[in-house]
Order: sequence, then structure tokens, then C-alpha cells
Amino acid sequence: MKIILHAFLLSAFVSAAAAGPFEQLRGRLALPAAPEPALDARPASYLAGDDRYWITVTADDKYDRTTLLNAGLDIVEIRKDTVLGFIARSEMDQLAAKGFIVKSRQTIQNYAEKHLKDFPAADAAYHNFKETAETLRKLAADNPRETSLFSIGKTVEGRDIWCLRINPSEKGLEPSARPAAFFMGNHHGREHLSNEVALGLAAHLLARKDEPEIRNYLDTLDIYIAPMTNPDGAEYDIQTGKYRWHRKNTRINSDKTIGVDLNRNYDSLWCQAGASHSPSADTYCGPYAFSEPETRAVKEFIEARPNLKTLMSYHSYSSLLLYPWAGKDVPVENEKDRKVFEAMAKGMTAFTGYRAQQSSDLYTATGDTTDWAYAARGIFAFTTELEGTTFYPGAAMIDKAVARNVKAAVYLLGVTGDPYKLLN
Ligand code: 0X9
Ligand code: ZN
Repeated sequence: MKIILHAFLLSAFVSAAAAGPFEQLRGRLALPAAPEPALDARPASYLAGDDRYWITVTADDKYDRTTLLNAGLDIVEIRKDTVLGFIARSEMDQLAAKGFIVKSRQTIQNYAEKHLKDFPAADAAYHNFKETAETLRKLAADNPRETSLFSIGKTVEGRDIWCLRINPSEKGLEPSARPAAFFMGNHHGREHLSNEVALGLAAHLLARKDEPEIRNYLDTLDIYIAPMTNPDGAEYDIQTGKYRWHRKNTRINSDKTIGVDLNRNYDSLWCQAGASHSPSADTYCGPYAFSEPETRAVKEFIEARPNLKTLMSYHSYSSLLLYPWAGKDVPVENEKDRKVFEAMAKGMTAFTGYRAQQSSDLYTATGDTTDWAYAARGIFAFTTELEGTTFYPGAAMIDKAVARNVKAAVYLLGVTGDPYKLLN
């Protein structure tokens, strides 16, 4: 996601500004969808068989955006009266009947030609699965007193979901009475920056373990960092040496399409608003809640640790900090908890400069990590949408994003011991 209030777009789309579905339908008659573009002269052949389109489609508000998610649109950028994102061809063909105007569209092959960046050549600083595992192993080997490293489970393709534990007293799977914080990255394959931020956080905490503030957290908290929750998706995204804009895991679905959206697969109002039952959709919720080994691993990890108080799931992009509810358009009902969420969000965004808001103010989306973690376990769970204007913002973005988000994460550690003290 990305939010842009661009003056040009404001004027260009002013006629659609007040359009509800019926006006949009009339608009459709007056302004038919752009003709299908001729195939690019240099199509990205490595994407052959990927039938997604990159489209700009009318959407006036969060309700329209939620309807579009239901229709299978993978919303990537949000502008005043439109959204941009990927959608499978069969789903795109149904948008007009639902009253939405597709203002422009291009095949993912054409889109890719304009946005390509090689990986790892141009972005060698990013860590693929193997490099991520090696980095975690090295951090663990260099800090044997403070850390332990274990896998929380295997993916569809059998990769490990590695988790680094920072706790000098209890190691591995040993339970702890200390308040715990859990940081996760890379639920979505193409959001490689989120892996970097989680890895950068681990490196930062261990490099500064002798500074009094960090030492205090190491001595009193139980800290877990799993930078790559969806390693199959992250690897699939870079497998050809060129980015594929792959969001989901790599489950082969019943109709042979690839992937379930892990951030729609948790059991929180599963597959109601903002998710799709269509396997080809990028917001495909899976055949049932927790159908995927990756989300089941996270579920079992969290359920086995009643000491977890806070959780951060890093995503990209838009510079946002989001808190529940995501799946229903009402504030968290428990007033104390809502105030804690708001206070923590304020505290963290003071460091990142991101915008704090309730998730469903953006759009309603059911089945995400944070709603489930809060609903099922009472954990103060957040989604960070990192900065940038693309999923592939280049290597120069890593240090900046890590620096900002490490400060926010250290703030979160500071309130993990007793979240409700924020109410005083
Ligand atoms: O849609 C998602 O899963 C997250 N955004 S992303 O662009 N990284 O895919 C946002 C999840 C938060 N939920 C809502 N905004 N409702
Ligand atoms: Zn994401």
C-alpha cells in the first residue's frame, strides 16, 4: 500500500470524487475501461503465464477499497479517488459489473519491464533465505550467552521459519515468566525490506547489549525475532533473478494457481471482508483458517507462549503504523486496551514519523496476524508498513528504515514489561 495525495490526480479524478457505485456505473457507460494494451514489445518473459494486471481503479473510500479486496484486487497504492494494484484477469473482468471503473490497466509483464531491478545484483545488500539463516546463525554464535536460535516450523516447501530468541536466562523452547515481545517480517514475499528491518533489529540489540537501556531489556524480557515468516514466497519472488511481485506463499492451489495470502489466513473473522475465496486472487484466504503451515507455525508459537505481551509484524510499504481492528470497522471495544494501542502507536511513530491509525480506517481486511493475536491472546499487536514508494526500494533504503524502526522497536520493548502503565 501507498498513500499519495497528488495534486495532479486530485484534479484529474475530480469528476469521480463523489461517485458511489451507481455514479461509477454511469461513469462506466460514459468512460469505458481503457482498451486492452497491445503486448509490450519487450515482455518480461520470465513472468509468462502470470495473468495478473496492474490496474488503476476508482475507489472513493475505505468501503470501496474493502469491496475491491473482496473482488480479489491486491491493493498496493491508495490515492484520493483511486487505488492501484494487481488483479488476476478473470477477476478484473468482473469489476465493471460491480460498478468500478478501471481507469488504466497493463499486463504484469509490461509493468515489470518498467519497474525491474535485478536481485541480487543491484540489491545484493538484501538477504535471501540462505543469507538470512546465516546471519541469524552468526548472531547466535557470536552471542551465545544472550541468544538461542530455533525453527518455529516448516513451510509448504520445507524451509525453516527461523526465530532468534534474545534472553540470557532461558534458551530455545524453555518457557519464561518474563514479559515477551515478538517481531516478525516478510509475511508477504515481495516485502523484502521487512526482513531487513527485523534482521537489523536483532543485530542492533546484540551490538548494543552492554548499553544500560538494552541490557535492562535483555535482563528482564523474553525477545523473539522471526525475520522471514514466508521464506518460500520471498525466494519465489527472486528465483529468476528478477522480481515477480509475489505476495503469497507458494502453496499449489486446487486450480493450480500459486499461493495463499498468509495475512488473510489467520482465524480472525476468517475470509469475511477484504479477502477472497478465489485461489487466483492475491488476497486468497486459503481453503480454511490456518490451512497453511506458515500461519499454523506462528499460531502454535504464540499459543505456547502466554508471556507474549507485544507483537510487531513488519510489512511494506506506505509509512504507516496500524493496530486492530483490521477485520471490522469498529475500534477495539475494551477501552483500556484501545488506549494502550493508541499510546503505543503514538510512542512508536514519534520515532518513525509514520502515520498511526486503526487498520480498518485504511480498508477492512479479515484474517490478519494482528487481529488474531489480539483477539485470541490479548497481545498488543501492530502492523508496520515500512517506508518507500515501491516493494523494491533499493539497497539505500535499508539503513534508513532499520534506524527508524529500531528506535520504535526499542520503545516497544520499553513498554512490553507492563503495557498498562501507559494508562497512568
Ligand atoms: O493488506 C495487508 O495484508 C497489509 N498491507 S500490505 O500492503 N503489506 O499487504 C495490511 C494489513 C492491515 N490490515 C488492514 N489495513 N485492514
Ligand atoms: Zn504485506
